[in-house]
Amino acid sequence: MRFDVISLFPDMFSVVRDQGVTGRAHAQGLWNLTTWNPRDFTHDVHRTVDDRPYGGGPGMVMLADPLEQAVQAAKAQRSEGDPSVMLMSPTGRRFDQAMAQSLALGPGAILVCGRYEGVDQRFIDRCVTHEVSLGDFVLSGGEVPALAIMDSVVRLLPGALNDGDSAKQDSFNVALTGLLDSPHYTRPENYQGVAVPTELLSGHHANIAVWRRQQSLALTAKRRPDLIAAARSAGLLTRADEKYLATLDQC
Ligand code: 9D3
Repeated sequence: MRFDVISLFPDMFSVVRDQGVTGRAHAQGLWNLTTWNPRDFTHDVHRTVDDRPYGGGPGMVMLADPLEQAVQAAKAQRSEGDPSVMLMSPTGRRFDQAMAQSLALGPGAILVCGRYEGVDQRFIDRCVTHEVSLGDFVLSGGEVPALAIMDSVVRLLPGALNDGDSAKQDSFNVALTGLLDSPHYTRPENYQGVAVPTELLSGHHANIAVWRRQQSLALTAKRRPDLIAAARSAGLLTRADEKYLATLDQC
């Protein structure tokens, strides 16, 4: 898998290349990352990458040409025919786990990070295949979303996670069960006067599984009732689940 990232701040991407799960996967050769700075594709003495918006208004707009040149350079280094070119954009489609899973099955993508108020629409029309957002909050550019996307995809690559890396095959998280995870505890058994729930100390694996499932259901019902409805529609809730949910306060 290969990611090409177009960004005015290429140094921001050392973390995903060098640290943690994604860093180890990179060292193992499971994926590769090349950054492309639009400034290197300018031809004027000031290396201009932005200009004022036609029609007026606040902020600056990224020039189409340096972005298109950078995308062309990335494409020229890639073996497959037409890679996805994903623009990180506050007006894009919200990125989710299903998109991460589908990216993890493919050859990677070219991720374009905007800065300033936005990018010239003609670059989007000519070069971009997908526009993705991380959610409804304002960032200062697309770099953090690009890092998040690569993190979410690379950890799904076969061999990227070892046993120490939590949620091992997603069997206990929202991706598969459609529910929020249950709480976790580790040593000591009593921390500042607060004990570990007795169910987890029982050694009775069936009871532990029931307790965790009920904790997941209760937390999801409280924080993300939308996920309960979705899990129900997807047929992910058992009769025991429904019975337990009926015992919870509906407020
Ligand atoms: C406050 C500026 N906004 C005016 C209505 C527009 C705006 C332009 C550029 C808001 C944010 C940005 C920079 N953000 C991104 O490039 C971005 C982003 C985000 O801000 N939130 C969530 N996902 C993404 S993906 C790219």
